[in-house]
Amino acid sequence: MTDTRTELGIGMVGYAFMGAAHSQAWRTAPAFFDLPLRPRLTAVCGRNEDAAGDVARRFGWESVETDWRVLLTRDDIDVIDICTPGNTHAEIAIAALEAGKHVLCEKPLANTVAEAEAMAAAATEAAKRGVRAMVGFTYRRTPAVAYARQLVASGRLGTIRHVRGQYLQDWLADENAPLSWRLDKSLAGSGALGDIGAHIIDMAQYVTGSSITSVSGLMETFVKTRPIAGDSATLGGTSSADAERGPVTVDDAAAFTARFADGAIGVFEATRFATGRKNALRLEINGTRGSIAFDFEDMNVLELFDATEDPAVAGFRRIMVTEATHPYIAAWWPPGHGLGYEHGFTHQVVDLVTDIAKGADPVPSFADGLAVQRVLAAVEASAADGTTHTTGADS
Ligand code: 4PW
Repeated sequence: MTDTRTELGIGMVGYAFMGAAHSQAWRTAPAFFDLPLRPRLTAVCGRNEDAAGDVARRFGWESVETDWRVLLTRDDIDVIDICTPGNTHAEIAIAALEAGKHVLCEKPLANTVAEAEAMAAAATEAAKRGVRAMVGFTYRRTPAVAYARQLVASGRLGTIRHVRGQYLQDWLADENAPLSWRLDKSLAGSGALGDIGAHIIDMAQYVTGSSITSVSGLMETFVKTRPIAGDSATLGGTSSADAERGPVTVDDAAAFTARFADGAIGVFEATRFATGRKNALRLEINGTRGSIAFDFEDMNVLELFDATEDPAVAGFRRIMVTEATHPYIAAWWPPGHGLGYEHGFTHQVVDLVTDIAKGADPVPSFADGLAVQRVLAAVEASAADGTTHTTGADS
């Protein structure tokens, strides 16, 4: 039977920071991109009905649910968008896929490899029924990052020797920043490693086109207890030094070295204690014919060093990745006007809706998310026993 739909009903679970980023993306994407199906903000779901209702009013969600299972029974919902902590991802995503709903799941895919394996298996089975799944590593949809992948894939850098990835934040440098779900292992799975380290792992594998095969790492929790009460609505927040304190059960920082399947070596760091660094997601790749360098805090620029140039004039040059020929840019503004953090989420919606409409499997897939999960688990294992651990990847 020909699919005559012109809309995609979206049911979003969760409504905080990621809920806001996803909401703006569902609303903005059809205004700037010619989408084959128009996303419809059908329902936002949250346990707190009042808070979810406020988000519904702010962003134009048509209805509010307080039980995500109800979304799976609604015929007016085609996509389940999971914007909740990692401990809920597997249950919701697998049930949604089995119910015939497409799934967009925030990163990291899960809190354990076992959960990620079950999700990837469910996505593979669902794809046979034309049901699609994507994991939300949005930074790969920053135009400069997508362009970096094009440069590497074209051979512009030659053979890759070094991959240097950092994700530096400082929202926990204050020992009195209060506890939040991101500091609770039972909810978040891990701390800086899984929350922001997952991004740099995915980005490194995406841009290089090569997988991490082994790691040696360490992790640290600098501040063992934090105030239980306090304003932690956003990252960090504030509280009193006199407030009752509870345990931090995740890492504050992680650092690891890595080997890639193509022979390159990597050095990675993820921390919430890099005082002065707010969202410094950085990637530098050194190849035999040149290098690229990216820093999300200067996200419209990609630095390129062309080693084939006359050494007398060679140097890292700043490319403004804002030309219509650069990924995603043609839909937005004239050269030099730039994009922001939220645009990666909009590009994510564009690519997901396009793939659903044409019956293609979106990337990053749940298999890509599982690959990241295996690197995370290998780093945790290495930090625990001090030895090198393989990831199971071989290409
Ligand atoms: O993935 C998110 C990042 O884009 C993280 O969950 C928090 O927000 C911390 O950094 C940013």
